[in-house]
Amino acid sequence: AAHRPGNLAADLAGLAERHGWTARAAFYQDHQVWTHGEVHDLAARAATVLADHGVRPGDRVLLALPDSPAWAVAFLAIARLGAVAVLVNPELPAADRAFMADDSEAAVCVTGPGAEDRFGPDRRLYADQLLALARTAAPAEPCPAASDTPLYIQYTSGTTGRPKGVVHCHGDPEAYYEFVGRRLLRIGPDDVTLSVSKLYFAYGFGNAFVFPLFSGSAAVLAARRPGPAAVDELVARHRVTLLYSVPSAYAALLADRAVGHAACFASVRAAVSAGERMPAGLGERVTELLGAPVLEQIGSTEVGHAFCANSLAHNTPGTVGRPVPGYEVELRDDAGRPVAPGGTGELWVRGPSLTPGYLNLPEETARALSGGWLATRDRARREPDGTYRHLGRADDMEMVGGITVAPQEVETVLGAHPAVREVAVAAVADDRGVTGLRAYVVMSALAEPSAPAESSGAVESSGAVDATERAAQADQRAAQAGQGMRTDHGRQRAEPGRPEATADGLEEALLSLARRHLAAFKVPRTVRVVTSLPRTATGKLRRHLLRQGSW
Ligand code: 3SK
Repeated sequence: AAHRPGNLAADLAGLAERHGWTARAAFYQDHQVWTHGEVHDLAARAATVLADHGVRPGDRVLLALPDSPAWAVAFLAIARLGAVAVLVNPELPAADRAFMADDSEAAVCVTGPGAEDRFGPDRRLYADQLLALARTAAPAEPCPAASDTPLYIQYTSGTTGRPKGVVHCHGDPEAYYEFVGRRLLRIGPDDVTLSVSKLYFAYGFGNAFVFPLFSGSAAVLAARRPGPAAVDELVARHRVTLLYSVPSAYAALLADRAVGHAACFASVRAAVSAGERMPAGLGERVTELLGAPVLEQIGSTEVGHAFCANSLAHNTPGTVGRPVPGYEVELRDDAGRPVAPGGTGELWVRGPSLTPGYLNLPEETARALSGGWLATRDRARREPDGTYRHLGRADDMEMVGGITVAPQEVETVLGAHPAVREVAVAAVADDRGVTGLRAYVVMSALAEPSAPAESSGAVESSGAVDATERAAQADQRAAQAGQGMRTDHGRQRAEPGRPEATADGLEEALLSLARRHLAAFKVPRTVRVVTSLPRTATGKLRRHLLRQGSW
């Protein structure tokens, strides 16, 4: 099924024509409706505009836009030319985007006003400008592309924190649509999708772009990740049938009921959860709220989409289901040998949409891909009924809100604060079982309170409040706290005898630092001041002890 002779953009346009979907809604945003016909027609014309800006087959084009119909048009235009779209979170700090632009050697950038100045006016197209020029341009001929011709690149965090560009080809989307979208989720033209995950992520790209275009159905797009109230409103307004989200967002949806939000989920026929482990019992409570099954799955950017999934026909809550048809899954030990039945091991997967490798990283590619198999770095156990239970990441990466974060990157930023002697970051579940980043900090001698903290990590400096929610207050308080801690050397010092004030001040100063230097999803939710970090005899951090939350 993965073998396709043609260019993806041209094939999708042909599919819409043949099935008579051209007048049907493809994307809803705000109060606009874009039909399949409009999207494909404008994309063919936008390809001419990109070609006029010098884009040639094989060139990489940075796509740094919020989710929108313009995003879809730009992606299809890039694909039509045989160029490669580099999918980038438009909210990343400029330095992170610059790294991706350099690493991918992007020739041109499609973006929003005020961004990507480094490209210069001749190599930068604003989305509005692209659409306006496209309306009067002639359609471009599609560039022939084989199923293994590169189509798009998505960045995923590496173990060292250096993002890795994962390459996918023209044949890949059809493969995961066929096996996940059509066979397991039975998506058809009457479906309406809402995906909390954005289009530049593998999960969101499949759910809200690939599946609707292959099935003649529609997706509701939101420029920013919708919170619980927005999910309620969008589901009710567009009569959403398929809701895709991550456990932390489902937990927030449930928590929101406590403040009495009106909900109308009657149209939802299934909800999908991926991106991180579903805390025990959460799936059942979401099923009750929505009146629809919650189907857990696991996938990876390298596979393109899910490789193990529950389906409408077979749903086992608490597991990530069975291997997706067309994909093979094995559990292997650290030496790469298959584990005995009932044992736990690392998930390895092989299938039709697997990446050919990471951009510019032959050694990383050779480490992850061997004999057509991908070592996913996820640990799991196979149950006697053939379903898989996800047990977490095999490596040091942390997973929060469906996004992989390299804790070392966060530690580097926090470690620059003069009051920090040691810092370690781990994903910790709160009382509701929802995972968020926590920074464990050992204060430097200068900043230590005169009354020493208790032995195992004494001062919890905040409740589990979402970092983004308290950002504004914290900025203000951090400024005040910072003033109270200044010494003659310009380093920050605790006020003797006031450990709580010290911990609070440090927490807020660190969160403020993190917000200035990191993308929002990498900012810790809580900071805990401890007297030491758990280490092995050789000094290696025992991060799994931090993840348990009791340190
Ligand atoms: O993160 C996942 O588990 C996932 C699931 C479905 C599709 C893509 C991804 C990355």
